[in-house]
Amino acid sequence: MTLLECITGPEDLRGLSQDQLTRLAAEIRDLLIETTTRTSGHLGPNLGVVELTIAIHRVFDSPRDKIVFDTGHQAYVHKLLTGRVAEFGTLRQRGGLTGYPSRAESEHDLVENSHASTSLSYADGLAKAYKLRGEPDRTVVAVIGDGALTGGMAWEALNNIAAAKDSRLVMIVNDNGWSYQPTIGGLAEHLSAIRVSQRYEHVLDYIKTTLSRAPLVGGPLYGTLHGIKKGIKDVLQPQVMFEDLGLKYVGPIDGHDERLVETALRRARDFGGPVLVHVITRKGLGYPEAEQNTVDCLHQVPAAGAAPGTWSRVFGDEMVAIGARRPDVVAITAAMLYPTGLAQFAQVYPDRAYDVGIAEQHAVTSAAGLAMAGLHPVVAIYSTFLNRAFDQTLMDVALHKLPVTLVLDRAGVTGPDGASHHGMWDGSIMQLVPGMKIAAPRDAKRVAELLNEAVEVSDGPTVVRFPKGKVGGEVEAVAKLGGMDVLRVPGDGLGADVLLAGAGPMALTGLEVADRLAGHGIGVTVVDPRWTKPVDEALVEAARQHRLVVTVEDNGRAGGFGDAVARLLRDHDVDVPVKTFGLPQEFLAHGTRDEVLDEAGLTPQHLARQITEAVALRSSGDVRETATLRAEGARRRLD
Ligand SMILES: Cc1ncc(C[n+]2csc(CCOP(=O)(O)OP(=O)(O)O)c2C)c(N)n1
Repeated sequence: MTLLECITGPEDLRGLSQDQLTRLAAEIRDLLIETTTRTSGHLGPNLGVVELTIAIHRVFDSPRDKIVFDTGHQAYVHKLLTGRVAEFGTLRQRGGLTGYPSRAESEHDLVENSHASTSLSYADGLAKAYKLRGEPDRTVVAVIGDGALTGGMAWEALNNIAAAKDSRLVMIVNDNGWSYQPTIGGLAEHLSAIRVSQRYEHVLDYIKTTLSRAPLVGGPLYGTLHGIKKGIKDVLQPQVMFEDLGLKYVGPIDGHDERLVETALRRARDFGGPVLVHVITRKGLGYPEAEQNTVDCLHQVPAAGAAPGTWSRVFGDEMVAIGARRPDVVAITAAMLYPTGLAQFAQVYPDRAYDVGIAEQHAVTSAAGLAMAGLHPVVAIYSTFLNRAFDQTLMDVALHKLPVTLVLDRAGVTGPDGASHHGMWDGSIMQLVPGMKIAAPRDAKRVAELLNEAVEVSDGPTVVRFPKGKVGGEVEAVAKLGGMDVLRVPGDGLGADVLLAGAGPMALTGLEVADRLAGHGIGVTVVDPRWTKPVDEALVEAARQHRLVVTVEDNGRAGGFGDAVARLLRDHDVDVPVKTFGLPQEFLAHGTRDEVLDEAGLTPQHLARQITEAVALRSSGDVRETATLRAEGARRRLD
């Protein structure tokens, strides 16, 4: 039995010797590597916080003390130290452990949102609440990376925390110099990984030698650390800013020296007010493939980069082509240069690409500024993170009718990252924005086509949304209906029973549905709307020629494309019934994309069954209608 297997909770850590802790750290690293390379997951970030998390659980008394992990992707070590070693092999699998903290899994887990930069606000509230409730012995701990610290929310929280002088709050800044890519600087510096790592090596050496001469124990509480900090202030900038905010600052501490981290955390805990502990770690430590990976230190395995054949890659390639023709087109990413497929554009046009950090709100309003000055910005963002920037899209961009294109990757079901990562909201919230146009390409050719159409729009914002993963086969239109593509008309001998409008790749699902329904004698016209907002008015007449209208979208059902179609038909007094298929308006659990779509009933098989039932109901309704008419006729004759 390994040492790790004996750890059933944080209390088991307390009696371990320094040697045992070193052994434990090695066992944790082995398990992290073995598991995530098999299941997928966040490897680099977790390898970097092994000693830090051990120290946290030895110093603080979770769950009485509250530990909030910012973003939560670095909480695997925490999972292992809080009784989940046996289940760890099920990480990110349907029904298995989630990839982020999960309150259903453990009383030690608190925040499961996975959207970055929120931990300090949660911690501020928790600490204030414990004070108000008269529980002053509880400490709240927030663990936040230097990447997450680039988000505006974190600074709003710091501003408040600095003023809450008696909040028992320990903020641990886990500074590894990396977000997905190096945190500091913009896109032009993305090649500076080597320089950055050298810088940290330099700091670590400096701390080691200095601390061996000036041990943490004894002396004024913060004096020693303060001195060290001042000594290297030209190497590391953040502490200057923290100090200016009036926050107590401890550090920088070598985050891989467990004993040093513990000492700093104990002092911070006992201070009785908000303290910021600055810990320097190395992302991917203990796994050369991660440590030496110059793209993202294996932030995630498999890498989240835009692999050949993915939607992100097709988008990225087209951006390079557009960039050549259109010098006014610029690109913005919020710390996701590689995953969104923008890396190539940044390489070819380094002056026209901006990495703004984990700052989606700033990204969108900065895009508004770029557009006001005559450029056409393309903001590439994961669909789920656009939620952050709704007001910016509405008021800063749309109200001013500015030509900004938002390219939403990972729209719809994403899979193993679970509830907080499914991009199932944008198709609804963007429907609310006046003047917004939303494109949903069905295949690679349409990504290029619609992206080009989007950047041609000069009088307002546009969205291009597509899902995660590989693009499917290409399907050409057989006809046009207004601006929409007709992909299939009812086969010989079949009536115009169903008009099926499938948004994005759901148009291809619609073709499979049509095949199945044809087998039941039901004729289906399949259209790809291409633009899901505004809904093409040609749908009105087309609907009148069918007995049932069906919409299918990979987005929450409430307020999405389907509802927009239903509203259009109502407004035109079309009395053909409309069935809208989409994701249930719930927080959907993790699983593969196919598993989640299957559970949501968005597979050809489920859809065909439900549509067949609806058509059958409609037919029996026709029979009832006919019977009622006959009865009425008979009554009239009698009169
Ligand atoms: C609002 C938001 N935008 C983007 C992301 C995607 N994301 C996940 S982790 C990460 C980098 C985090 O860097 P850091 O906080 O320094 O932690 P590290 O991985 O380096 O330990 C990013 C950009 C996110 N989770 N939330």
